[in-house]
Amino acid sequence: MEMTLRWYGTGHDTVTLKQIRQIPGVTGVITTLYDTKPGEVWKPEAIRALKAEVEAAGLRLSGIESVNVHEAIKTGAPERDQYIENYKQTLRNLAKYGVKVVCYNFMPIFDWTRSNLFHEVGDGSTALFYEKGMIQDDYNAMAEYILGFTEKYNMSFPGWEPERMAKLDELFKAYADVDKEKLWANLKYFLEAIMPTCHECDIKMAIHPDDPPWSIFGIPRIITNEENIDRFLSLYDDVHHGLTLCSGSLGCATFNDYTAMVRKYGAMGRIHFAHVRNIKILEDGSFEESGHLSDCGSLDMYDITKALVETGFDGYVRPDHGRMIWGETGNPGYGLYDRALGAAYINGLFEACEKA
Ligand code: DNO
Repeated sequence: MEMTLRWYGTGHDTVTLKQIRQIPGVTGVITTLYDTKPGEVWKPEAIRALKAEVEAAGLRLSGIESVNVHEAIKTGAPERDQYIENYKQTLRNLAKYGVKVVCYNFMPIFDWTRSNLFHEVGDGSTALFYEKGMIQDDYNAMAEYILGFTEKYNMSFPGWEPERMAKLDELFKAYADVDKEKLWANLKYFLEAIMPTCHECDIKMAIHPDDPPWSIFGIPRIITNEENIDRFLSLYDDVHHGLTLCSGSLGCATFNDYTAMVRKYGAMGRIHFAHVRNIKILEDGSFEESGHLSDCGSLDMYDITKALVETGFDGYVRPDHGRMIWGETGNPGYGLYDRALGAAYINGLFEACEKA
């Protein structure tokens, strides 16, 4: 496996490549071209420059998170074919620069969703928090609440950027007749179109599970549990069709046995990328993004690592979100300190499991 850190790119990240280079055991970054919009073709010069910048810092450009899928592909709108062609061209361009793994998701409208980015955990640090009761039906009330954060902290909440919020009614209208089965059909259509290119360019697509793994605001979510991931994998028979297994997403639902999923999909050779983080599930189904250690949350991080090692996992790993500790300010979930602690801890677990 290779331990990596997610990096948003110069101008978008408070963490520098130089700092990442100094975390023991972290040899690569997972990054993106933050300024490209879903549906655009990634320009070869921009990819080349990104790779050169990362390599000049002594790191590898390990993988891409994410090449986002345009909403027209998810809703099955007539213009989807053009966006799919663009997606294929982006994959070809990335392959030219040695990219082997691309993370993406198929969540309608919103990516990951939380109700508080600065939840105080009691030790002076803050963590991301999901309060189940808040994220129910009224997306406009949620948007207003999130805008409060945007104004207070002068930052946009990923997936809830003001431009997106301004178009929420329109986006919801586009999904009016997209139920779960339609979303499955649109996902299949997308995969059948891109997989020959992935095979040709040797790029492994790694879908990120829906976070949280249940439907929110009445819009469907399908990459949520074992039955659905089985169905997802059966849509196309190729090793390039695989998973980003994320303990922080699938693991926040008590209906998922996360370690069993790691064993199953690891044995199938379909986990190309692992997001590793603990999560503390509260009684009402709300959850807090705790520190990475097993003791801090509801998941057994040793069991998860052991399952990865025993099934011969050889993809990329990254510590997932971290808390904000030691007075650091930055993108919530994506500071340096707690993620560096996470990387060191996870590396320790891997070493112990590999030597056992
Ligand atoms: C959250 C991330 C997700 C992930 C996308 C992948 O922090 O794990 O935003 O990058 O869902 O497309």
